[in-house]
Amino acid sequence: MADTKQNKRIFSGIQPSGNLTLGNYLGALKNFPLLQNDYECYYCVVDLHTLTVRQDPEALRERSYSLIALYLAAGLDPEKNVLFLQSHVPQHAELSWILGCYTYMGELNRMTQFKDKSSRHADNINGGLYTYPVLMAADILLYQTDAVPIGQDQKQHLELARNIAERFNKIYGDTFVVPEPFIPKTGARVMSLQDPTKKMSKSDDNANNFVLITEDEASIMKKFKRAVTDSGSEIIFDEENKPGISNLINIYASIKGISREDVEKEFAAARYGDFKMAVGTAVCETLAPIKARYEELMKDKQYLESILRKNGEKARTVAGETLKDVYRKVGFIV
Ligand code: AQP
Repeated sequence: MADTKQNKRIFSGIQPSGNLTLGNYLGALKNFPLLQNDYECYYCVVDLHTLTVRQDPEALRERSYSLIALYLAAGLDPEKNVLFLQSHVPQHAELSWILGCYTYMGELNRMTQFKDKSSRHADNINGGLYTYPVLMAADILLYQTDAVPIGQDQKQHLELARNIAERFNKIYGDTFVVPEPFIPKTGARVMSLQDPTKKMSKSDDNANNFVLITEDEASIMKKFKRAVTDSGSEIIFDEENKPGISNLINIYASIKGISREDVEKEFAAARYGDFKMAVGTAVCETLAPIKARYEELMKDKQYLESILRKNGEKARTVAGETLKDVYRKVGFIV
């Protein structure tokens, strides 16, 4: 292995492909600060990944600042965590090329996100969309990552990263740490509020399907009031027959840090309407302080910029060591 690290490492990234949703928060962001005292954490704004879908350049730049501000607003300490932009570390793209040569078409063909996104963007099924999981593997493996906090939707991509790492290690000897997924018990798969059979996604065309972290309270409450529920009147977790109510139970459990059974008990005598309002209120209470801090941070782009520059340097050092080791092993002159 290339570098000698002191602590176990965490890597995770979020795309600045839209404003972050409650799904991104509960599945990923909420868990990031919980790890910062026990691990060496690398949290990346994965801007290269966003180009798989057409982006407006100015909006993309703004959303990258916005995502760093949200990382900080959610409680990440910039002194304890390496918060950086993927495009500031060229080793991501370089390792991605190498790993692509150790990834089979058959493996990429099986990726459900590719199938899903290519059906949603039928006019732009590009090579990047197809090789996205290879770049994600490079993101993770560059930092000799032990664990990756992610939502359920990214589990298949992480499995692939593990397979690529194991394949490479088998050929060249120990090079990469094989990373473990770190998936929360509740909140790992937040579903759309209007169609609870599909996941809540920041690039969804219908704004009623998602709640944003930075959305105002009245709008959040309105969306929960309108959230689709199911037939019957009982508040019980049953994803197959009650996807709407199950989604709301999942959200409430995750926000409050309690089990689904506890939610069922708390609302055993409640009506759907009251439960929806309770979930909306709990979401607003959690998101309000994050939104306030976020708005403060966005007024000081210079501060955000300084964090990105300083941390980009740190990330390049660690990534550079791994890439050099890889280059040497595959036979390049280093
Ligand atoms: N609905 C969700 N429930 C729980 N976790 C979720 N995540 C995304 N959606 C949900 C987790 O958020 C992290 C960042 O995701 P990403 O930006 O890398 O892209 P994504 O997984 O493709 O998320 P989106 O919101 O659906 O983005 P778009 O619409 O741009 O494709 C990941 O850890 C993910 O698991």
